[in-house]
Amino acid sequence: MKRELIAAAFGLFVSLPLAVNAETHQVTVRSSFFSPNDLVILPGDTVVWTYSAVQDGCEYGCPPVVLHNVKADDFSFSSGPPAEDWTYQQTFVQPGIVLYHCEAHSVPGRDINSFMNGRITVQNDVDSVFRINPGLNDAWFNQATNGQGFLITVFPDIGQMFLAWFTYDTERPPEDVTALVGEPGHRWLTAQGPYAGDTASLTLFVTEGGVFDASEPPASTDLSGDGTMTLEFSDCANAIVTYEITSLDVAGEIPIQRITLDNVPLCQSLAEQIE
Ligand SMILES: [Cu+2]
Repeated sequence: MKRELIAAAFGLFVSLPLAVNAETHQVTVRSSFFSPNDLVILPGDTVVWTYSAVQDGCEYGCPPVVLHNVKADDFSFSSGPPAEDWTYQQTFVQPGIVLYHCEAHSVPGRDINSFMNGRITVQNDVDSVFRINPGLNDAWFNQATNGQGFLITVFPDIGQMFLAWFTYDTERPPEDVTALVGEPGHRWLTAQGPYAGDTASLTLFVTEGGVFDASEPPASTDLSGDGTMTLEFSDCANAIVTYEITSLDVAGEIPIQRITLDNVPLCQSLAEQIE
């Protein structure tokens, strides 16, 4: 059922639909980072942080107990003083970006990928009628750029999407460049990141290595990424990809469709279950 229909069905209680299909997102507090550290949620969703010093550090014998907490960078919420076992939850209703940190190991405003800091993006789309779900897992493309495409995988338990973009360089390699397999100008890019509602916000990675059936040279990926990709789905068969590749200073927008429609019914039934 669509959100707006639920809101209509509730008549006068239109202030309540936020809770109708609110989701709960889990963040595990580790030493010394938040996992995941970058969530995208919808207004009304709740985030639960959990820390257990014993569970966190005892794989190789228990080290001295490490204390952590979670505190909003603007001090609007806090789990209390750093401690060794706790759960804290907070519901977010205002669209915007909420930054938080652990007081024992960081300070407000630091890079979430380098310090014990985290980010929650509360999207401004309560009226979204489509929810990303694993029924989208498939090969996608744009008919006008046939031969280039996207393989999409949704991981609902961790709220993440993974995407592989197989494409070609804009210039063909010189004639004397030979390839054992296929076309020497072939390129792979990958992207991964959180999703909420109809939108996934991914970090783009340029992966190197992965030579045909060989262990050398080893694959390498710069984990800080090389840009961003956003996928906005209008339904189970259509999406818009926008990308920005930082090192090349290029950006663009690609409307994509599924290559085959076999999984559309599955996607539709999953989207309805979430709503
Ligand atoms: Cu900490």
